[in-house]
Amino acid sequence: MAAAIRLSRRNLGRTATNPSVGTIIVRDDGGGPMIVGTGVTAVGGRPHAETEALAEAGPLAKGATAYVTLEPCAHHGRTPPCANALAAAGIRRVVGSASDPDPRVSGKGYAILRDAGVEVVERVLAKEAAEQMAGYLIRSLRKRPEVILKLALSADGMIGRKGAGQVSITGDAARREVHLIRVEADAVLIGIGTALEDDPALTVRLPGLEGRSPARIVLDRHIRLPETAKLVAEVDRVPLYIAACAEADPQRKAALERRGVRFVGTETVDGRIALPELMEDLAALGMASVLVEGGAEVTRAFLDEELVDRIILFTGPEAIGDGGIASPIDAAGIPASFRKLRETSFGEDHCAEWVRDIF
Ligand code: AOF
Ligand code: ZN
Repeated sequence: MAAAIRLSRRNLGRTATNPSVGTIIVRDDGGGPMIVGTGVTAVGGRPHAETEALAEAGPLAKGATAYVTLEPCAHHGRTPPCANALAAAGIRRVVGSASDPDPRVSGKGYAILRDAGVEVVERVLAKEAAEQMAGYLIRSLRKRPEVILKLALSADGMIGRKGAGQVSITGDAARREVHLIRVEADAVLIGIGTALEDDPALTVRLPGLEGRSPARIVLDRHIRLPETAKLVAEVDRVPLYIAACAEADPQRKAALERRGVRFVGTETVDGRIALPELMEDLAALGMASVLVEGGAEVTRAFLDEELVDRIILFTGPEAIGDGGIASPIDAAGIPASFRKLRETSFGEDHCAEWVRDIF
């Protein structure tokens, strides 16, 4: 199951509203267990992982065990349900992991299998599988995307220097890791302050993964983003959404729209974009995970609204000192509802990650 969960990660961020599921089919003809089929939910969300793995296994699926990271589906989509397909292929035993909150599936997938005489084991490494498909689960259960907060802190707890534009805090290896995190997200979000100060592109620029940039979102209630921004330059290749308030200048809006920029989230509270409503809108657009990359004000707003599900802190070796912008959060200030998931190093930089349990 651990291998199936690792496999499932392959298409994270590419399966639209579907979770990226992993399936491994194993048989033992007396000489020890042998993998005869593997599958991941395909790009776009179909075919499902089980379909792919069964196709690879062919007749070898008969009498084998299938490890699936999510309860196999029970509904008729473009193809018959995976639960039926597994039974029809002669799978003898299904080991399942995360439960599916989708009412069309929940409990029904396992029931189909048991009725067909297939042995079923449920919830093996369920917590680990759920962590991997947190976006899908949170969107299904809470009607908003999973919110991942990523911050790079200097040794003295700063996230930048006032008026200095992009300040490099972490090294190359950490930067590449951030790009990998972007690959798995459906959208990256920043505030207009950061957009103006840093003029970032927020695209993925890792060799071979250039085509996997998530959508970009800027919280920009008065539409201050200039048409010359790097974010606008690549809008035809990678979508850009601006969250503005309804009263914002319609001419600026129209000009950006002509460039291909899309607008979302017009509800405001005390003059600010209402984040819970915006998150609902993003979920309705199909987004299951949003990576919040700054700055301080936006980070604080998401934390205050208790909308954060995962926190990733990178810490560089050098101090910023005078003129630094203090981070709204550091390792010592992680809310008690979070637990530490992992800690690692990228070159000279330290990285730690915390999650809040979904259930
Ligand atoms: C599986 N295996 O690999 C995935 C599943 O729109 P559809 O017909 O593709 O169905 C989407 C639902 O299928 C989704 O909400 C979830 O319940 C399930 N996803 N199921 O058996 C898979 N990705
Ligand atoms: Zn299915």
